Amino acid sequence: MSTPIDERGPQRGRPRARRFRAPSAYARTGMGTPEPHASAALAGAAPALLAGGGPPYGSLRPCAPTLPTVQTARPLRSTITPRIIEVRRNILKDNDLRARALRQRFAAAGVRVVSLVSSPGSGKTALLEALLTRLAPAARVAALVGDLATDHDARRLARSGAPVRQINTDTLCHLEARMIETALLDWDLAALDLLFIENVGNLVCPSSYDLGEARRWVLSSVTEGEDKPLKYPTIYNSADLAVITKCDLAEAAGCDLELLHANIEAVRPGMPVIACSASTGAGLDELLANLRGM
Ligand SMILES: Nc1nc2c(ncn2[C@@H]2O[C@H](COP(=O)(O)OP(=O)(O)OP(=O)(O)O)[C@@H](O)[C@H]2O)c(=O)[nH]1
Ligand SMILES: [Mg+2]
Repeated sequence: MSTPIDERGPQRGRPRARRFRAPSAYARTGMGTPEPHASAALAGAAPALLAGGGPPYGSLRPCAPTLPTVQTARPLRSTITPRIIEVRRNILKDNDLRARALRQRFAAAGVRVVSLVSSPGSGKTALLEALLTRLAPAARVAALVGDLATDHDARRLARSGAPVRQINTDTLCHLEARMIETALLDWDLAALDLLFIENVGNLVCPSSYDLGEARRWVLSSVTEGEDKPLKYPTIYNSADLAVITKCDLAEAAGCDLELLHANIEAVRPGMPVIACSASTGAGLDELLANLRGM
């Protein structure tokens, strides 16, 4: 199937939340001056699967930037708390700078980047499998996929024929911009039109980390309960599109789709929503049209 992607490039205008705001760390930047980047060719047209590849992320402290700060009257605590805040600020600032540089590289290379975030098992990989299978024969599309361990998802995605690389974060519950940098080191971005990034399954931490993507999709499956947007508003406010997945199971799961829509609207008024099923193919044309409209 030929699925052309138009060349208008990433757009930044998306509706803003009224009641909840994304952390400042996810404040996105506009396109800046392109910077040079590594341009070794992709390893042929065959799937470039690098199982467990990349740097040893295990030395990183898990989730340090998102540690909650506890206010207490005890003197020891009150001297420690400001340090935690300082570390968090520095890490997020470093990530923002790297993400900005990535966004400039993506823009210079003409590659549109879409990231997927959701809780574990919401159907990110299944949706990407379905989209890559439809796109890969004609479009120049690739994927990075993050998990703490295993290369299961990369193997699933590579069956589409698209270049895929697994990022193993070991103890870390989210992807960071420097991991994307490393994973792309030997990829020629100019050889791509579209790059998907599947984040680690987590509805909390990924909201704080800009990956340089042009679009972020937040997935919510019908089996998770309709209240997830209300419980995790930050992730919805860091995203551009809400995707309701596994719609073929809605009735069996007793999911009230109207209520789910209403809850998304409550945390993020005006947010576009697409309901789909990777199993039946419902909604996939709408998602492909959304990609073409980037
Ligand atoms: N019926 C049905 N099952 C689905 C659908 N999408 C995914 N699943 C199933 O849901 C389970 C989890 O799907 P994954 O695609 O692995 O979910 P994920 O979000 O990538 O999971 P993590 O990467 O572990 O966070 C698998 O058993 C899928 O087959 C769907 O549209 N319909
Ligand atoms: Mg997955």
